[in-house]
Amino acid sequence: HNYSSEEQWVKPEDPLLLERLEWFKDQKLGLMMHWGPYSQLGLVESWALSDVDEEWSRNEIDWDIDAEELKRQYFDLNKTFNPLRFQPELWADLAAENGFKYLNFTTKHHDGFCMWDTRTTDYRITGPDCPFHTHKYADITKQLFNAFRAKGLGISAYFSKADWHTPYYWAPGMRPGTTTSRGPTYDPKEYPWLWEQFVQFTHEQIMELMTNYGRIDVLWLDAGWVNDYRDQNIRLGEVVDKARKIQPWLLSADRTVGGPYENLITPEQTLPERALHVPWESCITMGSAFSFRYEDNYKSVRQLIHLLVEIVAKGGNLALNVGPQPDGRISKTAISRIQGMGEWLKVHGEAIYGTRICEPYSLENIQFTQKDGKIYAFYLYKDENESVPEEILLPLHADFSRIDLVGGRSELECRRTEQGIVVKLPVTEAGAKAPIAHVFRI
Ligand code: FUL
Repeated sequence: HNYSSEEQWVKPEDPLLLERLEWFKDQKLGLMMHWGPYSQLGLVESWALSDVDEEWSRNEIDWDIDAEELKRQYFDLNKTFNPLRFQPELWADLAAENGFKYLNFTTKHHDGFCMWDTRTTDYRITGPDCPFHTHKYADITKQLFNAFRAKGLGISAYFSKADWHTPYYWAPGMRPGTTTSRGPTYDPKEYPWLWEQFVQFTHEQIMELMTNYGRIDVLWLDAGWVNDYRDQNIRLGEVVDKARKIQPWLLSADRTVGGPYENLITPEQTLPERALHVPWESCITMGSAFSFRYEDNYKSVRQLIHLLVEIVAKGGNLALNVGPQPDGRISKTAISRIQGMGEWLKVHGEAIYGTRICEPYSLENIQFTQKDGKIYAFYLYKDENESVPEEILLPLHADFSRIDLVGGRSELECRRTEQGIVVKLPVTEAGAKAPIAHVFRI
């Protein structure tokens, strides 16, 4: 996936938004969650619906049915989505206790299923067909937003502009899901009234979320391909302006669209090759997809922390994605990864949160961040069997008064050389495993 370039970013004029962008830059780590009826399938979010992408999105489906039937069955998944073990507070506790600073939750993915109590469609979590609609936590979006907010976390609302369920996406006479295109199946110029209904429907849904779901920090608009669909504009700017009348602090991430409504840039499953001086956030999965997969492989705590360090050194945030299970629990493996990150962050968080780019952000094998007159240098160990050197060269020529290990007990011995500052590590026990990183405070 591509993301907008630094050049496409437009600096907001509103001082409040500028302030909110600094807030955003301070957060560094968010928990992204893709959750919906598709979680039962254990594939790739709602992509099984897309004919164009079937090669990868349906390759594990061995249903002896044609594509039409598959889509019918897919759209029936709401009838069995019943996450009885959902406990919003447990999720919020887990995130808050382990160093996550905001939630980014999928209120609606491309399949059009709404995870909030919308008036616009019955295809929703509180709709009559969904067994969960009578549950006390039925309005999942509300439950999550409230629980995370109560823990002091920020709220980012993922919303897909593409909606493969609404009739406004389909040319008259076409049934939802019968297309080979990702965008609406008709030319808006041919059916302007239909397009207009789609635009109104989208605006109304977003306004519901911006009006009835408390304070939102980021409106995270996905499916940029719908934006300038065949020269018709979905006029998202209009909604954002309207939403800001209620929530003047609202940042918007109109992904890949560029311009004034893409306040932050959102690389996906990747990170920029160099430091970016505009606000940005990489969304990266802990497992292999954004939604839950049975028996998935997860990145290790070490890999996740290294990813975070590289992202932060380059000036970005990590929206680490975990796909909750269809029963409403987070998998044990994901929980243990989150807790492992939390353990590391409890000790080393000062070198991460609230920092800014320290150019050059990396020299040789060391990455840097800075905050309050201090430089933090990260020396990363690829695995626990890597040998820990007695001394480490920090290729820096800065003036400094002392150097400590973050989480260490006493000032480190160091000397200046032509190559930089050589610090002596405290003696470790023989046979000790290499840590995730040595982090120096300079
Ligand atoms: C993409 C979507 O198509 C993926 O399914 C996922 O939601 C990712 C975060 O954004 O554009």
